[in-house]
Amino acid sequence: MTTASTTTAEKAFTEELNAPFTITPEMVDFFSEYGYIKIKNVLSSPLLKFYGNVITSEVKRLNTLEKPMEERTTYEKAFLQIMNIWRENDTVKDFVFSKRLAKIAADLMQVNGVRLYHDQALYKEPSGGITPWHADQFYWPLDTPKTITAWIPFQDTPMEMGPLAFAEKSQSVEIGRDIEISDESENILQEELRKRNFNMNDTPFELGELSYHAGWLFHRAGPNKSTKPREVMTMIYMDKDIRIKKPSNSYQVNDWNSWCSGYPIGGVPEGPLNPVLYER
Ligand SMILES: O=C(O)CCC(=O)C(=O)O
Repeated sequence: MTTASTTTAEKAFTEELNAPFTITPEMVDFFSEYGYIKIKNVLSSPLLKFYGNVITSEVKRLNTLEKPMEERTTYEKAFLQIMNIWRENDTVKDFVFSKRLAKIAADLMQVNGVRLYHDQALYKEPSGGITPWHADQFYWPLDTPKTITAWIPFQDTPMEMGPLAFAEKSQSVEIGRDIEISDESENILQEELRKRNFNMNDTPFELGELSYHAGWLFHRAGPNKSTKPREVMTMIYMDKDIRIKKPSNSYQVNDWNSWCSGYPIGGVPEGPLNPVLYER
């Protein structure tokens, strides 16, 4: 591609990233009841290829986890995890600041606007292990359940690559709310969710298909048995009016300092790391 045509293509991608996408009342109801939703054709293949390449380069540049797979913990085997790439690269910032993706988050949560909590690339390498059952909000010092993660694969993600899987309607159940992601969370939650007959949605993603899941929904992913990395970008959004609560575990203390800039307890996390990405 010449520079001129790259520029034209990039302009079209920026327009696509910021154009509205229709979320129907049925989709809102589904998200509210099931705690997640998978939506096809949210972003075009050329756009995903373009930003996927940029984000992959950043993951390679920023990654520090070089240990061989057999020496890693379960968590380290699950993925390379690189956070807040938007602060490193302006092209990635355009992607993370997508109004289309942020408005979907606001529509699904039925709030007036959303802030960024943080972004994170989750690259499950070939021979990478499972992502154990867990709920994200265990880690976040935030005072309401109005949080949501967009999970965006940069390739078709068949079962052998470890697509994200969801325990449907598990966002409010009073089990395992104090367990960190680990072999223990995998075993205990697997058993509890089975005993209580939660249905699991564990299905492939096609390119352009995204999921959004609630902060308290239990989810996991299988191992990557393929020969290619499972390349995924995620953005975590929170209600723009959410408040910081007193941290109730050491992870929340860490997150409070790292991702909410240590803003006051009881106040809105409105520091430079938490911009409003969409407001009605
Ligand atoms: O991508 C994965 O394997 C796990 C993703 C996840 O847990 C999340 O986005 O909250």
